[in-house]
Order: sequence, then structure tokens, then C-alpha cells
Amino acid sequence: MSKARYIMLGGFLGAGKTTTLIKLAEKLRDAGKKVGLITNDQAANLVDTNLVKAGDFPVEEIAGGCFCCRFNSLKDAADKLTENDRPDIFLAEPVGSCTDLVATVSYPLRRMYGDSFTISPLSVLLDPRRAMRIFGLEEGRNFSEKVKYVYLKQVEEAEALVINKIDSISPEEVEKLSSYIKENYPKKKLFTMSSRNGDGFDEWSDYAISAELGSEECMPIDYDIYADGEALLGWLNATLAVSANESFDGNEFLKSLAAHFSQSFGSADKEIAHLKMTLSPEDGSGEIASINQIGSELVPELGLSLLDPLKSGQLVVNIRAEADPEEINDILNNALKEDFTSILELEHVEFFRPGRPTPTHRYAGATG
Ligand SMILES: Nc1nc2c(ncn2[C@@H]2O[C@H](COP(=O)(O)OP(=O)(O)OP(=O)(O)O)[C@@H](O)[C@H]2O)c(=O)[nH]1
Ligand SMILES: [Mg+2]
Repeated sequence: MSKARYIMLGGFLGAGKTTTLIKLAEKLRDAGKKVGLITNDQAANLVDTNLVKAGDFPVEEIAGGCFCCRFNSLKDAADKLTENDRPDIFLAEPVGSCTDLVATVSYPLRRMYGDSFTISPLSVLLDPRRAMRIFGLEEGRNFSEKVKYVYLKQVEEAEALVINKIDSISPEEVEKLSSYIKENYPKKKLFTMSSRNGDGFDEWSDYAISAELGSEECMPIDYDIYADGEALLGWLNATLAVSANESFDGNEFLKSLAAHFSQSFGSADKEIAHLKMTLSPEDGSGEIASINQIGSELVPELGLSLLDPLKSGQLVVNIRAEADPEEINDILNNALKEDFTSILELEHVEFFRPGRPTPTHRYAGATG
């Protein structure tokens, strides 16, 4: 039996991992390949899983911890997808605040299950605005030092760095960021692309589909700083019932709710890492609307939109921000109390700081 390929795409919160993996899944499906997706989060009820399902791909969700700490669940998820669909290629999205994935996931997978999987090198996606702020190439609201540490470790462990969203910046900015990376990370493979309009996508995806994970070097990392940095990010996942007396425009509703959140975080001087929401009408159409916001200063963007007005449905809210989880929950509750009380009812909410990462396996090489 031929080996399945395992492609894991890293990158900080909001870099475009889900968008890119769905695009890659479509490309592979068009080429006659079977794909299985694996999403991951610290808690259940994922916007990402909804988005992948909307694209009609088989998906397994690993909730309640990252891949490295739930290594066995990752293998179980792959086995479950294999039972049902026997994918040729697994596409896995790790939690966007995780790092040290090569030592704790890629190498152990190759060592333990190398007969079943060919492992691709780790590519790490970069949102160009966020990257320029972290690298000090642009002014603006930023994360604190320990969160930046996690970000820079993600960059350091990548075999390939992928500047995504080049449609959203000028060619001069692409050049500026590329030059910085070439100068400071000369050993990395560098790609520039837009998974939105497809520019540069084939160059990166052909590499991701065919290249093999490199030699077993281990990035040095201080787990105390990593744990502190990750824990500075508050997480909130909520599901809410939506119901109104009259039909309403779900796209406009999502925009005004996102604007409300964005304004609340901005006035509290807190940086949003990624705010994402999906709205699924109860009309059985299977359509969904989605909205995302990266950074408190940017405008929320509607991704998928609904063609028809709706009366009822389900709203999933995922917020990751550098703020106390309680504060994020207060912002949600204020939105419910103030502007959206008549149509939203909270069904389930979890808000927390990610716990200290304790990987199931870690390859301790010469420097590890
Ligand atoms: N302009 C532009 N936007 C993009 C591109 N790729 C992704 N985005 C947008 O970036 C936002 C975040 O994308 P996601 O794919 O959800 O990012 P992610 O890395 O999976 O985020 P997390 O799962 O929260 O870590 C969405 O609004 C996407 O539409 C791109 O190439 N260009
Ligand atoms: Mg995602």
C-alpha cells in the first residue's frame, strides 16, 4: 500500500492557514487525490471545522489541546479518516499559537509511523502586516515580548516561510519583507503568495506536496517563555442561537457584530490576534457566512456570505486576543446585552488561557 502524505501548515493566528489548506484541498481534489483535513484547537466549536465542512471535505477536529500535547489523538484522527475515506494526503492545521511542532509532531510521526506516512517539511505562513510589525518594519499596535517570542520561534523552526496575502500589500512592501527574511533567515525557502487570488500558490503548493522533511535538527526553545507567551493570549469559543421575528440580512449582522467587538477591543487597548465567526442559517441550505478580523486596527472582512436573509440559525464565535479571558467574555456579554439582545441567545461558552504545553513526544537532538 502506498504511503499517505502528511502536510502540516503552521503560522500564527490569522495568517491564512485554513484558507490556504482549503485551497490546497481543492487543488488536490481536482487532480483526483483524496484529502482528509485535521483541524485543531484548545476548545471545541471551531469556525475552521465549519469552513472545511462547507467545502465538503472530510474533517476530523482535535479539540482540547494542540497536536504536540495530543499526539495520540492526531494519529487517531488520521486513522479515523483512513477508515472512512483512505486519504492520499492529510492536511493538518495546528493551533496558531503553537510552536516547536517539528520536534514534537513531524519527527515523532516520521520515526514512529514512517512506514505509513511521508512527512512534508513544515511551512509557516506569515500575515505580512503582522510580520512587519513583529520584525519592527512597521509601526502600530503589537503584541508583548513573550507573545513575540512564540511568533519568532514559529518563524525559526520553519523549513519554508510563506509570505501570504500579497494581494493586500504593495509590491514595495513585499520586497521589503522578503529582503528582511532573506537577510535574517538565509537558510529558509521563501515563497510569496496570495491564497485568495492564487498568485504564487502553485509554486508553494507544488513544493509542499513533493518535498520531504529535512534532517533531524532540533530548535532550542525555552518552554517557560513559550508557556507564558501562549498564556498571554485569551481564548473564547462560543455558540449562540440566532432567532428573529423578521428575516434579516445575515451578512450585515455579522459585520455589525464584528465592528462592535473590534471597537470594544480597540477602546480597551487590547490587540485582537484573530476574531472569526460563522453564521449558519437553519433553513437547511447548508450555506454559511463567515467573517474574520486580524488585529484590532483592521476592518473585519466578510469571507463567505449568504445569498438570502435568515430568521434563525447558529452563530459560532472564536476570539483570540492578548487580553484576560474574563475580559473577552465581558466584551461578548456586553454585545449581547447592548445591541444584539433581541436575536442572540448564548448556548455555550468557554473562555480560558491555554495551559502550559507538555508535548507527548519531543525529539531531543544535539541541541534539544
Ligand atoms: N487578502 C487576503 N486575505 C487572506 C488571504 N488568505 C487568507 N486571508 C484572510 O485572512 C483571514 C484569516 O484566514 P484564516 O485562513 O482563517 O487564518 P488561520 O491562520 O487559519 O487563522 P487561525 O485558525 O485563527 O489561526 C481570513 O479573513 C481570510 O479570508 C490572502 O491571500 N489574501
Ligand atoms: Mg484556521
